[in-house]
Amino acid sequence: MQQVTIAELLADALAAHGVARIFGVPGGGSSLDVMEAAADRGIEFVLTRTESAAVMMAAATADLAGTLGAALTTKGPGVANAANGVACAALDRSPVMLITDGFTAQESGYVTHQVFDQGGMLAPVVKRSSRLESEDVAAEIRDLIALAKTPPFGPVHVEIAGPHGRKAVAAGRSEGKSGIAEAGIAADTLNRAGELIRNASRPVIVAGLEARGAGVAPRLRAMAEALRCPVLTTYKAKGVLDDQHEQYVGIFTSGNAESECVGKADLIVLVGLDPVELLRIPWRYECPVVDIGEVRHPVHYVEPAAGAYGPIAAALARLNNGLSESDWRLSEIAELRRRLAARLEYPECSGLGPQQVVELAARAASDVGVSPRIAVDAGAHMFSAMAFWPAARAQDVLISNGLATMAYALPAAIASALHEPQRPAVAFTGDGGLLMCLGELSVAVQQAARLVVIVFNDQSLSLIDIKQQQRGLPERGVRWQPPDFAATMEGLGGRGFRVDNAADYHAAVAEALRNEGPSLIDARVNPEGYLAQMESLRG
Ligand SMILES: Cc1ncc(C[n+]2csc(CCOP(=O)(O)OP(=O)(O)O)c2C)c(N)n1
Repeated sequence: MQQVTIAELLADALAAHGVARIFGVPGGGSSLDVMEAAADRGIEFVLTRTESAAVMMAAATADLAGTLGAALTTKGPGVANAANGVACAALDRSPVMLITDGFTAQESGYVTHQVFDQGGMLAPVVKRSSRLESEDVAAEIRDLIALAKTPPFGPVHVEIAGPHGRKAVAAGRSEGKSGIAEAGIAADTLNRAGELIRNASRPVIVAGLEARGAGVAPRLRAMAEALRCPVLTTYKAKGVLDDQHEQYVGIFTSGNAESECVGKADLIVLVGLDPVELLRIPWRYECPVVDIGEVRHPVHYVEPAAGAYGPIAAALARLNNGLSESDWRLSEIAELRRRLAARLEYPECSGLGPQQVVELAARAASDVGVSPRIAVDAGAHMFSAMAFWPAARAQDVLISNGLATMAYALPAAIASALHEPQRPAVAFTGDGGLLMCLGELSVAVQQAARLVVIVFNDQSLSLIDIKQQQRGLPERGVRWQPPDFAATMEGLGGRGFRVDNAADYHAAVAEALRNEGPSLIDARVNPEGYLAQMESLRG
């Protein structure tokens, strides 16, 4: 039997699963073996500035490419620093393999420097952790990858201690069939779901993150058009139905804003909605729910009247037979959409408002004739970005919603620019979120990424600031002196713009979008309307 090293075996498996790049910060042990083996197989290594950002880049790449994402770190601090990225991949349902260095059993007998139980630390946020020490390492790698790619998708962890990566093992076939069974959909539940949908007079479709999967969007549109009913999407599913479609009403978070539309439903059809996507408030609707999803989520807001679990595209293909138009009128749907958008409007304010920042960026993109993908960070600016940026296709918008972590937008936008180099990526980020991952700007420069970072610079953690205000507390610990982000970007080798009015901002975005390399626009925004906007949205 042919012999290969474990690092080579792993690199073979990554290549077989379409991994084009590994993101990370290497250590001096097995990292170097994995990087060499990967390079030999045409897999690029992208050096990031933090491990957390590396895993987020791997997660965004996995989402966009529909493959496995890969990240690599050293042991100890590298693993600890990766943890937030791994939590992001877990709760945002991205199939990622984190490859870390580790300690051999012999070392563990006398070393304490940098040592902790790495698998144990990551255990709550990975689907499995392995040291690749079994008899059949090829099968182990194959099963780990299959597990990451089994819905709900998520991260797995491989720890390769010291020289273990150079150990010779039997070549095996790491891309073979895994022991994980594929689920089929039970015919009786599908029939029951179909019956409920056909009998509903006012169904409403709510699409969630699993609806971004291959082949789902066209079938979802076909169902919506056959029923002529309103469609809402979660944040992560934005674009699954074109925002310009006459039946698209807006974003569903289980909050207040969309309840005017959903409250009129006599049946709610969830398509690929993962409960991790919703606000932490009880389900407010009493009508029956049909849940069509890849898997049944054990913790959910609502007990469905019928649940069809298995490949969604196949389920929709079956359910789409024999549908007819519901009682909804298109004019009614248009009115609900208009009213929902009005609830999200940012109040009139002096200077540059966040809604303007988003709308003018979209206009500049259209003026320049480009169609950027956006990545959105956590914070008050997110409301306007998600409400007012037009998305036409699934994955036109990248957002961490399950974890809702700050410092996601910039790494995700870099991943987008590397995945699709000709398509500009726009990162909408708060200044707080950017300050958490500022070093990644230099990755964008090094990679010559076609990227525009738009900073909603309000010198504050506004989302926390408004919650502090809401509770009548004095301002404490949420504001800072404004740094000069444009100068920082210039210092790192990119282009920087600093603007505080609509005309300059629009011109800066247009120029940045024409730029082949990375730019940053430091937009001084007025945060005064955030509290009113959040109250109207969430209720
Ligand atoms: C890593 C991380 N830390 C803290 C939080 C809690 N949090 C959510 S939004 C927010 C404020 C974000 O501030 P900024 O990035 O400036 O955006 P803004 O709210 O001002 O638009 C905080 C602290 C989080 N979601 N993620």
